[in-house]
Amino acid sequence: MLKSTIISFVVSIALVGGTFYLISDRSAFSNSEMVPSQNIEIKDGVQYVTIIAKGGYSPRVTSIKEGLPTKLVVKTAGTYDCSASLIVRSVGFQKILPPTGEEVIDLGILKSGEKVLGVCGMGMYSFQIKVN
Ligand SMILES: [Cu+2]
Repeated sequence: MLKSTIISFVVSIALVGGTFYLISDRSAFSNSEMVPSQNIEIKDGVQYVTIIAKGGYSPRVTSIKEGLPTKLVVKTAGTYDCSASLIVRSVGFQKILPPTGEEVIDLGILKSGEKVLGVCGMGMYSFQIKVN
């Protein structure tokens, strides 16, 4: 009786310790650039990358998967600064976005190692999409 109590006590300590280890390990991991970006969604085989344009671009760096049809979604929300004037040279995109809205830009199918760079009209703000 006492033995099984001790065993279950040891097991629960190990479980709690293991859980804490996993949690702390994950939070440490989220600070590195290895963690998958949170602004990516894969829907019906299409990879969507969402970038917020307002006083610059957010997130500044996004890592995406290769080999999937990819669309860039640039969202503006009361954006009256020059981040609304967007240039994505690799796909020949150049446009002044409406202050509030959503612009979908087709990036095609990208290969590992490729990079897509978005810049504002004046070149002061930028964002980068890296293909893994
Ligand atoms: Cu600018």
